[in-house]
Amino acid sequence: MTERDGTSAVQGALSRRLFAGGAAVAALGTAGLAVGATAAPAAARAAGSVRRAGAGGEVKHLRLYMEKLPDGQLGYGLEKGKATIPGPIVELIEGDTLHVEVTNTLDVAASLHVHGLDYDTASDGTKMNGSHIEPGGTRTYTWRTHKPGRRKDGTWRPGSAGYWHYHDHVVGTEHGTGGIRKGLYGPVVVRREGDVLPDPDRRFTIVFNDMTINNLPKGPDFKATVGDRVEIIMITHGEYYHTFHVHGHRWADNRTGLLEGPDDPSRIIDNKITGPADSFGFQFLAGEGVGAGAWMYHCHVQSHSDMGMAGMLLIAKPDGTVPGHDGHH
Ligand SMILES: [Cu+2]
Repeated sequence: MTERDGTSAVQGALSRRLFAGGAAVAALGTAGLAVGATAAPAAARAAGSVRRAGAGGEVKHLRLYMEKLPDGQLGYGLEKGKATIPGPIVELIEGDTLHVEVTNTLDVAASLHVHGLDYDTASDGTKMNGSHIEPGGTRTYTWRTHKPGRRKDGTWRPGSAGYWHYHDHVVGTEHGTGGIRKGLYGPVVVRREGDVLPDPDRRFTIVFNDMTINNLPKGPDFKATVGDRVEIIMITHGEYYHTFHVHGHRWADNRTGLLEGPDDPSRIIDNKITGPADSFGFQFLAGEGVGAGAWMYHCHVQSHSDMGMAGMLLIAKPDGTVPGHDGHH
């Protein structure tokens, strides 16, 4: 099940370095904690070669800092002074355990709370059970994941795989309403062994938070090249319901966004309703069947898109140009 392309040795070495210490982890920048973190660009890979997730079962470590950004918003970052909104992507494989050492540099109590994974109350990240972090403090949260399997009673237990997310649960109110509003959130991807991996640096996180995208007044643009395997991780927060739409591309409405085969009954969609704390994700080949260009993504609640909830997937030709794009974005 662990099909790898020709770069597997490089990936293995990089993975070992990544998990050896904080400095190496930080080198990933906003990419976060990645599975199979490096490979040749899409154009250089042999046709049909797909990178896949390995076996899982590792114990991994990550350091996160909660910080105030220069504009007063709040973010999680892998290094001091490097917080981003959304926070870094955390990527695991079923069976992995992750210890996240979180430092709270804010002047108020804050926390890290995750959806979808297994954790004890000590790693819940709420004030109600004392698993928050006081100003200046550090706390290690432990997230576990498991593979699917049959329970002793014969029923089927799902695995942890899916597109999930983390957020503060303390700032502002006991539900973290103020922290989430100001940007304390980020994506978590748990893969199954053998899951298809996106191309490096082609994992894009899009968060509808109140009437913003990623706490920006207008949706950010994301860049790829025709044929790249792009992964979108879509999360919603705040007060409103939205619909997420992408132009020119579709996905399967299931765990991975990909069909398993010709008889997979998953619906194919290009628009999905999403409410607070929902998350989903999918992959597509950039420009497949439609070509390069400036392809919109946006909330399809009309007044929301009119108010700025729209951005671009800028899909370039191999020469780097984006047909029909004025370059003013
Ligand atoms: Cu909307």
